[in-house]
Amino acid sequence: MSLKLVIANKNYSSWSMRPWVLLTEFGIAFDEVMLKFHSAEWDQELPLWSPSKLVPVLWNGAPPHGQSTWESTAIFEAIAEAFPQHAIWPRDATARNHARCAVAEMHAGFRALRTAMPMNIRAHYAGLGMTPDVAQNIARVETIWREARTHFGGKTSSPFLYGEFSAADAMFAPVVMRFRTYRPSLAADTLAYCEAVKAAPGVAKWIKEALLETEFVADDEPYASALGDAPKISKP
Ligand SMILES: N[C@@H](CCC(=O)N[C@@H](CS)C(=O)NCC(=O)O)C(=O)O
Repeated sequence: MSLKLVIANKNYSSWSMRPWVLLTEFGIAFDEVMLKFHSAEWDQELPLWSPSKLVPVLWNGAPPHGQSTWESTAIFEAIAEAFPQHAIWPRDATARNHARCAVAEMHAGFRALRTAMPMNIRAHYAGLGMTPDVAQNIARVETIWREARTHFGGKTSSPFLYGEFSAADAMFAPVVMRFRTYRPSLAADTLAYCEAVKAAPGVAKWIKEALLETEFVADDEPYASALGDAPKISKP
C-alpha cells in the first residue's frame, strides 16, 4: 500500500487530526499532503485530491488512478480493513459496538461544541465559548467517556477509552484539544483521560507540529477579534 493522507492546518483542522493521529499511533506509514486553508495549493490541488472538497482524504496511490476514501468514519473503516493486524477497533465485540456508537455520535453531532469552541491548539481562551448547549454537549462527552472507561478501558491497565488506543480515542482527540484551549470545568476522570490522550505519542507529535504553524485563519478565530487583541499564540 502507498498511503497518502490529505489534511489541512494542524492548528485548526480537527477532522484532519483524527486519521493522522490514528495512523501515527499505530505506526502505519503514510505520506502527508498538507493543503493549508486559503492557500494557492488549497485552491489548485484540493479538487484533484478531494471528491467532497473537504479534508481529510486518504488515498491508496495517487490521483487519478489511486483509490480515495473521504469522510472520517469511512477513512477509519478503510484503515481497519487494510490493517487487520492492528486493533483499530477494540477486539471485544461489546466494546467495539460501544466504540462504534461513540465514534458515530461524534461524527454526526456535538455541533454546539464544535461551533462555539473551534479547535485552535495554540490558543488559550479559558472560559470562552460556553453556552447551555455547549454545556450539554460536554456533559454528554463526559458520559460517553465514563461509560467506556467504566465498562471497558478502566478494566485494563491502559488509560484509553477501550483499553489500548483505538479509533475512538482518535475521534475524540480534537475534543481534548478544545478542552485544553477553552478549559471548561471537567470531572477528575475526564481530566485524567485528557492527560493520557495528550501524552499519546501521535497526539503529542500533532500538537508539536500545530504549534509551529503561524497562519491565522479568521473563520476559525471567533475569539481573537472578540477579545479585541492579537491572537494568543503560545511558543512551541
Ligand atoms: N464530514 C467530514 C468533515 C470534514 C470537514 O469539514 N473538513 C474541514 C476541515 S476540518 C474542511 O475541509 N473544510 C473546508 C471547507 O469547508 O471548505 C469528515 O468527517 O471528514
